[in-house]
Amino acid sequence: MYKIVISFFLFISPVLLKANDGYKLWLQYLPFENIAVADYYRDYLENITLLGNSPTHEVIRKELGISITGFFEGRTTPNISSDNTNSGLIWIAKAEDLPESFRNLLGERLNEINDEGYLIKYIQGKILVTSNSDFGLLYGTFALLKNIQTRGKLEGLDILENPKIKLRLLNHWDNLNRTVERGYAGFSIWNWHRLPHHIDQQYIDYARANASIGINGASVTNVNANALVLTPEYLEKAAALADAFRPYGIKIYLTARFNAPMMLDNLPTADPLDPRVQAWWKKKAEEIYSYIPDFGGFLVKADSEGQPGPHNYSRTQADGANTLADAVKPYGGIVMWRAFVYNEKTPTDRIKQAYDEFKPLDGKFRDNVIVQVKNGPLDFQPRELFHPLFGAMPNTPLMMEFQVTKEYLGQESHWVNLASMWEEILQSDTYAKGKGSTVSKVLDGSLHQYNLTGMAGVSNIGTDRNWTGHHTGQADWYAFGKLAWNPESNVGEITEDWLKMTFSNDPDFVNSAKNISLKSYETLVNYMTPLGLHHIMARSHHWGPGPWVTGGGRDDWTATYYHRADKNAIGFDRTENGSNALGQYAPEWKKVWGDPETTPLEFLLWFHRVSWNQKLSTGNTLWDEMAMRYQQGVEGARWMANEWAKLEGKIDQERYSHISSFLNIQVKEAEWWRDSCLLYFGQFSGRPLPKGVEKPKHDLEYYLNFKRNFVPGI
Ligand code: BDP
Repeated sequence: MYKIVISFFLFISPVLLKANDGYKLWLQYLPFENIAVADYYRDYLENITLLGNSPTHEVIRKELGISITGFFEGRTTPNISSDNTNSGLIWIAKAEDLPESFRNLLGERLNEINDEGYLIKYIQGKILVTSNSDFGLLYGTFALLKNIQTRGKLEGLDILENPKIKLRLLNHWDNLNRTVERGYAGFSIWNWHRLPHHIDQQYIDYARANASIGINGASVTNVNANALVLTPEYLEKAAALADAFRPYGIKIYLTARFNAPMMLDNLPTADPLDPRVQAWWKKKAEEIYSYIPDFGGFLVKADSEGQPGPHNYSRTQADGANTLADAVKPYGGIVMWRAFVYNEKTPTDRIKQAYDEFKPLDGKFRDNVIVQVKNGPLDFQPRELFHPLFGAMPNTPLMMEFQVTKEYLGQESHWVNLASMWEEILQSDTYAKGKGSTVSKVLDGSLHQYNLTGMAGVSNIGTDRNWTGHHTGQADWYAFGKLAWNPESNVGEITEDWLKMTFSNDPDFVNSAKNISLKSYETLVNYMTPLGLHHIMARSHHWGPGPWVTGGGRDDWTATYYHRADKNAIGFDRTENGSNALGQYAPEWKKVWGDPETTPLEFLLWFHRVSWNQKLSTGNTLWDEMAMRYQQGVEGARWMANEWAKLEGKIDQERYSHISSFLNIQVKEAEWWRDSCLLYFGQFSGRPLPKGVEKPKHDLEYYLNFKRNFVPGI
């Protein structure tokens, strides 16, 4: 048997031979690359003791089985003992189940583990994985497996991890008919028609993947909500999902349509202060909890983009949120109330409206409400400043909403490492309590002592075999979970771990792919929206450039509203002389961003109108700088494709080719962005393209008339 293994390893790495469609995500449990590595882990993995009995323990046992089968390619039978006198080398048990001798060895450290946390400690030749809860134990097991997947040493392991954020949720914008709003990886994975009777294996694999990165909640329906999901027909189905997810520590949340009392039961009003409406929500909550005893609560989009809300009754967002919060309170439920509230009839700059509306309500929400705020004040643009509400609501818990699906960032076919963008936001200083008051500290509750903390990611998952369309979209899902667990996590490490677990531990591959990944974000910003440009995507589907988008029903959905280009200048004056959106930030920032000279070029046109021939800190005029950045973006995309091409043969051909093919799309679309934006803005600047910037392939007419039918995700 040994011989067979050796000869197999010596000839060719089996990983390269096998087709790989990416379904297994980062839980590939790739075979050990050589006999020495296999031998190193063998003794441990062949001697595991798992103590305790619960559905989550069953999940742990299964995961160990799957991973060991993968690591040894089925050549080792997983032998997991539940005997506490066993001489296992890996012990996995809650602290209360550990033999006393181990507990004594761990001593004080045990007290440092919180509810969902875990400790992995190498002690006297054994590895102990312990926790206070079943879910902590599951997270600890995944952490140990990650260590092995990334080929970490076992001796000396000493990892104590507690999640810094309590609510770590995916938000699915999935409709009951299985289309996905802003979804680019096929249809919704929730097959409502087959539920509750059929629990698809994909739901289980979804739960495994989420648990492996610490995600503990899923809001399964679109924020543009359909009230039907609150009817018995759908509650029964949602309950089946909740049952499937429970052992993995994942709670179900539903989106609540604000006027559901009217839609479902013909109430004459949905006024949150009307006693009939309040009674309706209470009864509805009671009903929901009868189906799903650990139902997480509601996610609500109100008074935004046509969704009904408290405005319809001249009530505040707090009035609305509190009515729903009171209904779920007796059962331990919460309400995530979105701050994405704006209206085309409100005359102020769109990016100011959420702050204007919510800031005065600070402290007016029930203690089981958390306000969910998008990372920036506009709408998931390639680059935005952090939302000014962060730091401005000391008495109301705020949670982050990131968009994992790339509505405005090339959708499924562009490789852009979203974690780089998220890190930029998380590390931004709000100055709410002086220097160092980062967004990350707002979110983890340490800045304002929030009782609830949370982070939500708008999911990029669909029925595509690889879940996310682009294989690298999996990295964004993975990184989201990691940053929700700990917003201070290092993005380079996250990227590296993901690459190793997903593709290969070959250092040449990992280093090059990591380099591509970490440069991808800036590259995309350059070829789409350099210098603080924003919202210049095509109308409605947001795929591709559309700086010419103007007119129509809503000014705040056009590009011209945001870039305001004319013969003299371009940009949105948001200083005191303009919309004064700047006024919503701390004085420290007002100083920096109030003056075009000190505003970083990344945000120049976000805050200022700048004349085309203005000299910038780079020594170039604004026009030349813009053109050069678009060119740099294109060159960056080409560089990514070339670097990737060098990796052929280092991973399986199937995924290599898929990514290659998408990189070709990315390069073409980067050129499309550059050419069309420069032709369009060039009409205003009236200046020639600077040296080094390639001539557009077509004329402006061509781009203006370029249309595609049935772009996905609307
Ligand atoms: C925008 C999307 C829209 C969403 C909305 C939201 O274009 O489809 O419904 O955000 O977050 O980005 O509610």
